[in-house]
Amino acid sequence: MTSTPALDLPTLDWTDHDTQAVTAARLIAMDAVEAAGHGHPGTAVSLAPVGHLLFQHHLRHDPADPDWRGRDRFVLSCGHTSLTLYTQLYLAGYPLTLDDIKAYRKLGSLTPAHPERGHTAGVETTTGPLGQGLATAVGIAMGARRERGLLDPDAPVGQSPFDFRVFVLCSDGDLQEGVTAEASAFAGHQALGNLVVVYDDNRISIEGSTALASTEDTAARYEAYGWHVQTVDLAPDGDVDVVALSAALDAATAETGRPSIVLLRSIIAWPVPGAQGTAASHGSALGADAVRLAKSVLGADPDATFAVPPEVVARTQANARARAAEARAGWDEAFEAWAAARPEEAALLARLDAGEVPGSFAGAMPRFEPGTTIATRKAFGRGLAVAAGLLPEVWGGSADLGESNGTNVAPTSFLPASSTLPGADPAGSTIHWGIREHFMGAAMNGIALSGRSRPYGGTFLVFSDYMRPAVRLAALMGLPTLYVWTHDSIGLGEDGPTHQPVEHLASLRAMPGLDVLRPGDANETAVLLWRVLSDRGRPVAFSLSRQDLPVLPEDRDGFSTSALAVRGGYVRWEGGPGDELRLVLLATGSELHVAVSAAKRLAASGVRTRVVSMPCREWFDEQDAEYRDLVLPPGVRARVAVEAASRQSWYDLVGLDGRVLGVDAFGASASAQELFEQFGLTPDHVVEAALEVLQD
Ligand SMILES: Cc1ncc(C[n+]2csc(CCOP(=O)(O)OP(=O)(O)O)c2C)c(N)n1
Ligand SMILES: [Mg+2]
Repeated sequence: MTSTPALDLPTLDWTDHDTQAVTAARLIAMDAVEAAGHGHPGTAVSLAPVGHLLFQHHLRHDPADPDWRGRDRFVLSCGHTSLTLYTQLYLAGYPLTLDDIKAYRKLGSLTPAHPERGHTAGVETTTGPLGQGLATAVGIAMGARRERGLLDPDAPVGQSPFDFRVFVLCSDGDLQEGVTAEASAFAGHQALGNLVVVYDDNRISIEGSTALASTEDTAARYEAYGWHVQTVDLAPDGDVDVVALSAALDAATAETGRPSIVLLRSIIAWPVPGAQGTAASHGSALGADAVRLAKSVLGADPDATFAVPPEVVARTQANARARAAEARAGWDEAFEAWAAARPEEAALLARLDAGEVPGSFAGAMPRFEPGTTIATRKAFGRGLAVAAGLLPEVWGGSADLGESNGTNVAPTSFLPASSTLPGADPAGSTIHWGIREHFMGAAMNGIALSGRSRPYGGTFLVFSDYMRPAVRLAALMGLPTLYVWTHDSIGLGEDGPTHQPVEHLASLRAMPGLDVLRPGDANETAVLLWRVLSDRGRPVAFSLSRQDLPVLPEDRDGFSTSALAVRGGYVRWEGGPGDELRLVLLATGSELHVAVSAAKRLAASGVRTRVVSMPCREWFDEQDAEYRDLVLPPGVRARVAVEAASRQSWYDLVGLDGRVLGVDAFGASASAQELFEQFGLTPDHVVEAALEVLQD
């Protein structure tokens, strides 16, 4: 194991004031859980010294400006111990009061059970699903390296105003979750020296001792990942050893060539009599008797609640303010010097801060020749290549399927300075994630959180399941992540049922805050991609065909223009005798062409028929009622929807009189054509269904 290097590191200046502040944090945490009647007291009590050490001695941050660009990021991966963070935010003087903490876990409070980004100032990322925080933090560290490489490439490591450190506090559960194995392997591979993880090695989880479920040598595991590993033992009294931890944090920060982890021994709920060292203290209120005893042990009045001495709070807030002022003075100067020396990069940053795209972007959208054929994944790749060339904030890669996903669009690869591979660049544009979809999803969130990036990540749609926990967090946080999910139906052919997504579209559409885009042809694909990138919005998922699809005519022969795709749903084709519309066919993606073929036959047989392309249900639902009724006239109840996926997405739009043609099984290993026939997704079958609906 790496021992602390012999560097000239500061020694911790720890006084009685620090001890009093730690005690205050412990009291607040215990009382908050008692007041709520539920919550997670154990770890918040035992880790109070760690929170204090970070927020009062190590982190560079400014409570008066929680989003200060130069701040270090702190990620509480074990989100259940949110009180570890809330108490420090309060004691440091963030806009969070003791009353807010008294409302812990209550409706509308700033102190929900688990920290929520965008809800409470000072919370860098939403955590709670174990493992996600650490994996997200790796993404934050990646984003930091990329953006400083774009904006300030020549500054020595640690000398740029865009350099910051990412501190993580994580627990046993975090390290048991597989996503952190992927994340940690990748962080080691990428030599992310700006990442410092403190692992609370308290050897307790909900069911009891971690010996029930783990025997691995965590230090050896992280050594093997290529990390800088240190251990910190308990202090003689059983508390966290803050002096040793502080030294370890300094050594970790000094190590800029690799990520660092500190295995910190602690005793959960120390020093609460009866509760310390127990699994019960993890997630249940300690109880009035235990809290009274604990208060006595800590030298506080056992009968007083939330009795935080005002002078203690005044001191911690003043200390945080003073540290912020000092950090900011140097940083502001460095930032101004940078802006003066690098006007081009400063203009780029100003554009990114404004959330704008350059004026040249709109005109650069690729157009595809009607009458030709091209898979939407390939059209997407062509568009992405153009977009990434114009917008350096758009970067990402694939979980080893770059060619298939169309995401290999940039000449440089995101790799550490030590890499000798062709195209290696510490600020490279293409991320080779390896076959690590879980981590890719989480790290994309981190990249989006770290600055102004618009990360993309590709895999087959069926494996979106491997990314889902992170996608859900992206949706919860409203992050501008871009999922490139190709091979989006049985249309992928012979790879068979393990690779053919069926329920995925419906389940993704069920997720609030996620826009699912399934374009029907190449031009629709480009229109949607341009719309997404022109707007700094929420997460979007592209569902793209493996198979070639015709490029439909634009603005002629009954076809409208694909520019209308920005409405989410629009009339793509209409034909047939008279002007009384009798039938509406709804379709997305590859089935748009099945619907168009069927519609033409129905029109020829005398039924005025409309094909509505609905590449994004969410965007269509956001249109006003007038527009929606224009596209789907309420009086036309003969409707058939066709999509090569679970039928669930369409019943509300086709109504009780309509029909949905979809896929109700797992597909099979066969050609796309055979499968479309087997599942009845053919023009013949659509015509048949339409005639039935018209008759009813
Ligand atoms: C993905 C996920 N699975 C399960 C849980 C429920 N859960 C919350 S904390 C926890 C384990 C607690 O052990 P540890 O991580 O060591 O935290 P400690 O009790 O030591 O603070 C579990 C299973 C969760 N939050 N996330
Ligand atoms: Mg634990």
